[in-house]
Parts: sequence; C-alpha cells; structure tokens
Amino acid sequence: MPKVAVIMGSKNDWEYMKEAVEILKQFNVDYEVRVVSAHRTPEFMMQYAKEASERGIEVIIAGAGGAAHLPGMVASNTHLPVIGVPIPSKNLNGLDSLLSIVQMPYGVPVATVAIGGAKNAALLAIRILGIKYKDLAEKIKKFAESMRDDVLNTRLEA
Ligand code: RP5
Repeated sequence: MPKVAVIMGSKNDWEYMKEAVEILKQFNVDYEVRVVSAHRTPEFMMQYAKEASERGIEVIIAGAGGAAHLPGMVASNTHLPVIGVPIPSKNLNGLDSLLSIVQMPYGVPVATVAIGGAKNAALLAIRILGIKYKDLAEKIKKFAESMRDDVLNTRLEA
C-alpha cells in the first residue's frame, strides 16, 4: 500500500517531481504518482484528496507551477500533511509558484520546500513517516551521517 502520494498539476512537472520519486525509491518507501490538476480536474482533485487517507496514504507531496493552487486545495480537503513543491515556471522561474504555495492562510498549512526542491520534499516526507516507522528514522540518520562524512573527508588542493 503506498504511503506517500506524489502528485503534480501537469505532466510537464514530472521532470522536477521525478527527483522526489528517486529519493523515495532510494529509501524503499512505497509511493504512487499521479497528475492531479486543480484547474483542469477540480472534481478529481477533491475526490483524490478526500480519499487519500482511507487508501493508506500518510503524506502527500504536491508539485505545481505558476498559479500553483494544487497543494493548498489538496490540504483543504484532507487532514494529511501536505508538502508543496514550487515548480520552476517559464516566465518567473518559479517565484510565482513559491509565493502561491507558501502563502497559505491560517488553518490550512502546506509545508513548502524550495523552488524545484522535490528531493527535500521526499526527505521531509520520510522524516514524517519516521515518527511511526523507526526503520525510516534510522535510514534518515544514516543518510545524515554519510553527508557529514563526505564533508569531513573533503580535502582541497590549496
Ligand atoms: C500548473 O500549471 C501545473 O503544475 C504546471 O506547472 C502549470 C502548467 O500546467 P499545464 O498547462 O501543463 O496544465 O497547474
């Protein structure tokens, strides 16, 4: 049963959102991937968000670009944690996406990562799951240790 839903507003977002899936695979986390458009498939978006929890989804990662209302609208139709990924857009390089996603009003939070930050979205989802699944918490600790060792072992020609 998938634990993480990776959704995006358009198939054009996949080139960025696939990085989240690569991280989930690396940590052996079950996931599903879908295109769910807030403005082209509004009824489906609501149904998807409302049913996600009963289908076993525990965290939703939602990527969108431009007038990026998918993460917020999904958050308003589920009690699950929603992580928003601002997709780099053509005209404003994703600043529009970032501001659309990060400026959620009080009561309907979306945890927003950096523009194009799909990898961190997946890592945050795994940290959330790590509260319940101790093996994932251990994997996250090992991941941090390996990054630490990489830095400590770095030698520069000076
Ligand atoms: C957003 O608008 C999508 O997330 C995508 O980044 C952007 C363009 O969407 P499409 O025109 O490809 O549907 O909803």
